Amino acid sequence: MEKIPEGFRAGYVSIIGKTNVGKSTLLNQLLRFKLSIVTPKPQTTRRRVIGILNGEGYQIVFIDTPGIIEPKYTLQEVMMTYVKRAMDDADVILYMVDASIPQQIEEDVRMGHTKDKPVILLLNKIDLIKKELLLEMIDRHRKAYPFDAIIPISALKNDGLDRVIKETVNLLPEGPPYYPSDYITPEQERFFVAEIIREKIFLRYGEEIPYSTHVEIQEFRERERGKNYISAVIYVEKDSQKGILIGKGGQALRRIGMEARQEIEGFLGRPVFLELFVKVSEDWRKRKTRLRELGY
Ligand SMILES: Nc1nc2c(ncn2[C@@H]2O[C@H](COP(=O)(O)OP(=O)(O)OP(=O)(O)O)[C@@H](O)[C@H]2O)c(=O)[nH]1
Ligand SMILES: [Mg+2]
Repeated sequence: MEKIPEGFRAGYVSIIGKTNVGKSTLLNQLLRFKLSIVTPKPQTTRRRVIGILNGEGYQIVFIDTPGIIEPKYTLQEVMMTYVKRAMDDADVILYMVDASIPQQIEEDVRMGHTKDKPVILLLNKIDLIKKELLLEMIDRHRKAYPFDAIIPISALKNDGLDRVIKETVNLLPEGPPYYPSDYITPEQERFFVAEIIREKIFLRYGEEIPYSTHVEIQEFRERERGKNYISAVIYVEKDSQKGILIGKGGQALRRIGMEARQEIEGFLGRPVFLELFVKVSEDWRKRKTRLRELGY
């Protein structure tokens, strides 16, 4: 056992906010490692993603969450239960808003008012706004609610994040760490491999395709000689989507496979052979039992 120094702080810190505000970008920057997938499209994150930051005298277990939305189908309802659970589990909440969309901000910030635990308000994407607007914005929110801190940041440009860590650690309870100090996440490699494939689909296709896909790792074989072998099934909801995903002569799918493989190799730090299959699972997003089978 490692010896725990006097006054060590450890706790769960959930990153909460509407969709697309930059929650996953923040997690990755804080960890200095790309753990959670990021795309310009809303509803990229579908589950809780845990990332651990170990520092001098503290351990922060961050939970990245799906963006808060008004659910329209069963998958989104399940996603919102993940958000709720992450809020329940948190010692500290980082409530993030997109400061570059002022017309939405008032109502959004109000959702971050939670009476029973410490909340830090993060005004993200300040690289997109004028500095003069910021002071007034901070002042207004300070008067409206007793946040434990209000921190303007740019997750993308790594601006203000030292202060986020400092203020967060100050609010953590004292106690031993939850994980060994060399851990970055308790989640399995195959989860991240599936996520990377999903990210490439989100980046490459428009309209409904990204939202209609679920990626499942079928085989993940580490071979003694040669590359790891990974095969994955991409589920879509309709035959027509299958056609689009595969593309003419399989070209579109091959491109996804290539982009995903490159990133997977970087993530795992070893060469892989990646094989992708596309299958139809009728209306999987709307069917409770099917969702459960798929692990939601
Ligand atoms: N200009 C700017 N863009 C940002 C910043 N932070 C995030 N973004 C961009 O905002 C988009 C969404 O980022 P994500 O990190 O995926 O946002 P999210 O809140 O995790 O989104 P969901 O998982 O879909 O709820 C991406 O295109 C990011 O590059 C920032 O500080 N400045
Ligand atoms: Mg996200």
